Amino acid sequence: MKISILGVTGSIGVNSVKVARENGYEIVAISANSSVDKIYEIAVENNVKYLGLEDEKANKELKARLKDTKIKHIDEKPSEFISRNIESDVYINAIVGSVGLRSSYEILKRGKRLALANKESLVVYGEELMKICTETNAEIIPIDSEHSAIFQCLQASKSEEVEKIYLTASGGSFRTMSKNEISKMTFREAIKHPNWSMGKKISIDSSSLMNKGLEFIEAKHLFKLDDEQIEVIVHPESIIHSAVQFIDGSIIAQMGLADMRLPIHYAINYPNRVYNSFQRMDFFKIAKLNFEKPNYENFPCLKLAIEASKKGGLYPLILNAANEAAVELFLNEKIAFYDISKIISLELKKNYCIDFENIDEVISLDRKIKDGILKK
Ligand code: MN3
Repeated sequence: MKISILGVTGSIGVNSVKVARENGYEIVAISANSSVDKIYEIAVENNVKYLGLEDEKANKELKARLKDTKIKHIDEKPSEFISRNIESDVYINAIVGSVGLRSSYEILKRGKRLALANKESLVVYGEELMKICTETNAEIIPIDSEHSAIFQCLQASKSEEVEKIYLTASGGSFRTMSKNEISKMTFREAIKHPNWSMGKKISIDSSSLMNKGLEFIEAKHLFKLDDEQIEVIVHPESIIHSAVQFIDGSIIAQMGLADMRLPIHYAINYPNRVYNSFQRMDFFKIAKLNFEKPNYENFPCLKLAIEASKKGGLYPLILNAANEAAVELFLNEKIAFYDISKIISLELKKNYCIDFENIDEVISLDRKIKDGILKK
């Protein structure tokens, strides 16, 4: 089995390397944004054939570093290049943010298996990507743990037998705080996630519940559901990764320890279940599972996302672009926590008009919205 990994130096990327190794699979090509040392190390340790970095300056540095090796360097836009030209059985897209869309698009156009961690691809361009899958026989196997859970639960039924899905959320770092307390939180507190160890951007999204909002839209496209068929449940232990309720009232849930290697392992090996040596769950250590309704008052981002999903069209794209820009400002300590939802809310009220069919226009609108917010 040959695997290519985009965004290899991030949390999902590094876990994907571990899973490939555990399975004895070959890592053919890798890309990342700017971490020269990290990508070089992964390439050498795993006998990778092709690699490159998105950042031009870092990529030149990497090229010089590879001079005396047999590793082939990709000069320009490596993620796109790999997606379009390199032969693999599975492509893992673990790029952070909507910049990962082009790669998802190219992989699916070729009729390949996309193991998708880049939820923004589906948020921004979900309907079109699903259409491409039908046209080319490509498949998207989700790596997002909730979607992997739903995907696994759905193996037990036909799609018309699904009544609704329960999308579980840990509740993030601020779950038990008051609105006043949350308003004073900085990115340092926001990135301390109780259950999962993740990158900065997704940790902020987790604490604002925007992550669940994006996952709501991701699930809608991936499983071809109506908005009314998706319910978000806060489940602080992150043991049930999501559940499906069928038309006879029966519910099937997928459980496991909070370990991202599990959904990655499943996405690569699907439709087979393959042995791994990961730690097993102990029911008696967990003992208790709790469930709460989401607090839309304290976490307005979730509400904004569900509203954008219901409106459809360009709204999810605008929501996501505004969120990415606002989170960047928050990480740079330029704005306060609740300014994130304020910025998104303002952006959603603007009137953007483009032809939604065309991916180039979608990508340029996404860029334009982000630049508009970042330049202020
Ligand atoms: Mn998730």
